Amino acid sequence: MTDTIAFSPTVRGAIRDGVLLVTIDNPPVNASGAEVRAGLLAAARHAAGEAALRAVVIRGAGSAFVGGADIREFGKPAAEPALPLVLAALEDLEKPVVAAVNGVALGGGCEIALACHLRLAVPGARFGLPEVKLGIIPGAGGTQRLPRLVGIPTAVEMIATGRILGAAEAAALGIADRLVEGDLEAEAIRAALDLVGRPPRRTGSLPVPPAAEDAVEAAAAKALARSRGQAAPAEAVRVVRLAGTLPLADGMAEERATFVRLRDSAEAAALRHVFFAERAAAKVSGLEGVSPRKVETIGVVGTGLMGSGIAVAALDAGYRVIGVEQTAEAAARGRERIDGLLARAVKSGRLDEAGRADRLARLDVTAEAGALAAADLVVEAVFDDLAVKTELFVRLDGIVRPDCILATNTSYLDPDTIAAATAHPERVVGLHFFSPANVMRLVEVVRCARTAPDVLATGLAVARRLGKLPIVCGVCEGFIGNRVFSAYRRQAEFLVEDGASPQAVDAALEAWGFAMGPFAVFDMAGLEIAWAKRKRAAATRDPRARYVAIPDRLCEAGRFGQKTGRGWYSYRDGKREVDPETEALIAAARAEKGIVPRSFTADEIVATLLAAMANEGARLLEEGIAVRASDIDLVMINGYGFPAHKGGPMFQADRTGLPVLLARLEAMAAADGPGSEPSRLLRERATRGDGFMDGNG
Ligand code: 3H9
Repeated sequence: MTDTIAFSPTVRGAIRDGVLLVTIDNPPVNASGAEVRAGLLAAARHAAGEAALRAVVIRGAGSAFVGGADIREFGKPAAEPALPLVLAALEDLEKPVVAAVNGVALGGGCEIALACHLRLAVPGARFGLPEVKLGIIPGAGGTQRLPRLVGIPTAVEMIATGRILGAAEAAALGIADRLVEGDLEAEAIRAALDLVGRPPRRTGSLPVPPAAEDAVEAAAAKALARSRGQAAPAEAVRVVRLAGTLPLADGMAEERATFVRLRDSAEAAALRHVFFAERAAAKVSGLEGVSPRKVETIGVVGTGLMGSGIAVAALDAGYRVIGVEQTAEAAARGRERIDGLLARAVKSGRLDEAGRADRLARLDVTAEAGALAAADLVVEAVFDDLAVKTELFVRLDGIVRPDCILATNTSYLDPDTIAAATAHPERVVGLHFFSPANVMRLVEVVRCARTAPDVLATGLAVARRLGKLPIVCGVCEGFIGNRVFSAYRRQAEFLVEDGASPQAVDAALEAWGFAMGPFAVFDMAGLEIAWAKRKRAAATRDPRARYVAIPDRLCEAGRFGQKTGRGWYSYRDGKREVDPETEALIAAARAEKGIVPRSFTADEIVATLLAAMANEGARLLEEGIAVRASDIDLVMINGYGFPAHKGGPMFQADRTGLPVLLARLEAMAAADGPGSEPSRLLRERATRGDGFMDGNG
């Protein structure tokens, strides 16, 4: 029989066969907040002091072991006891301490397990030290204990990338000592009793397995290759390496000092913002209690670049896929394109042949649109033309089942117009994927005027099953991402017309954290689509608005970007180079407008462009297109290469105090009339276009 002991509000003990069974019960993920730490310390002291207790087993309540430190505590004064002290008390116990890892053991949770003398795990458990994803390194011995189990190269790889391991890999590496299929708790108690009387195997006292210096170097180089100037991964490498030379206590002291310094950094604050932003984005108003419809078969109309990417994402997620093309030849090409993407995944080792065969068995590409009668959801990925898409949706109305959802992948067209042409606009939703759709994580889920709540909920559920990050947005031209990106593009062009060189703009942003500056991105994407769009819009453009003609001049000269070897830059063997022809063209455009070029510092360039994005974001919020500022940040990070460790344009605007009130100013101008001060400021801004509040205000 058992007596329950409350060690703290979130940690309780029970005695089974002389073993203290400690349960961490802190929903939703048993994070090791202050009460959990206090409870574990009390449990360790209780076990040490009670002669009748022979061993300790630690488990998590519910489906998690421990999801890590409580991230909400970061940024607040640290509460005692600190986790390293708690773990020292557990590891130093003379009685066996067994971790019964019943679910995720991440961050501080993994560190708790590492400090135990034996680790048993269920096959569904996951282990990892993902702290770098929050801009920090482990702070409770992870960098010093893990290398003692797996060696420095593997510890470097795991900690500097934050990779999370399944139970089987953790067992193969010796992180988990054994996997338990049946009753974990009973097995852990048995294992703990078996260890009684034997010297405890303390991870912290184990020697670090020897490793060749070049193996360590190679692991570090690989882990840091994609870290783009972030501090935490490099610090993780440095501190893990110390395990090879320092005694545990000294290594842990350096780890803790580094953890505390990084925890209080701007980078960590930004990444925490991103973590909570992703969780907030999942909460969509109006969907409380609404269940998504069941979707097993997805139709994809159009199997070009976008459609084939969507098809592969759907196949990867286990859906049946029906691709539809206009002719049998086009269908054959579509199938080839999809198989080509799968073959590439096999070649790179991301997929095996059996996986490819399984996916192909779930794929049907046909010229018979009638096949879509079997679909639960149809995504169109055809040419972005209103007449084409509207006609298609009207036709689909007559083919698909009444409960089938119709999703449009339009980038710029009005999905409400497309929906209105159908018999059931309530079943239409926008699913705006980004190319390549099987790789890019962002999907803008467009809530149209008439979209039914369960249709929206289904769009979100499908996007999540595809492994995507869905962000809900309202209807406007370009949705969230392309609206903000257009403002960024416009401002980048203003900077160049005013005197900055494209390479100076790109260099400033790349030094700040973007993988590529805007002009390199324009060249990569190609300049001709935007050119065609500008030509179409020429007749309706506001003649008072500032217009930069340089991109038109580039296109007129046949400079369409990388694909033609020349754009803003010229390209030799894929390497971008400054091109005197572009420079001359820019100089001529400035001279034509009488602009005397001025110089810009890198800081000015970055601040100006960030503010242009944040201002457009403020407008999207004002218009109700975006629901939260943090959603805009996620769109720009996951769809447009904004560096995650900078938190997004809205986060930056908040932190740096840049004014993002342009939208408010416009509202004031509208209310106060054309003679008002807000109107004057806006006119001045429109004619100068150098953004008096875009960075310098
Ligand atoms: C660390 O441990 C540092 C140590 O070395 C320091 C030692 C001194 N804290 O993701 P979900 C909340 S750093 C606080 O939707 P899932 C989350 O906000 C930490 N809250 O569920 C959400 O709340 P709400 C290292 C947390 O099942 C709810 O739980 N650990 C934490 O899809 C459900 O979350 C990590 O980086 C937390 N640690 O996935 C792991 N974790 O419902 C971070 C979650 O109010 N966490 N919440 O929106 C994860 O990766 C996932 O949450 C997890 C569960 C896999 C655990």
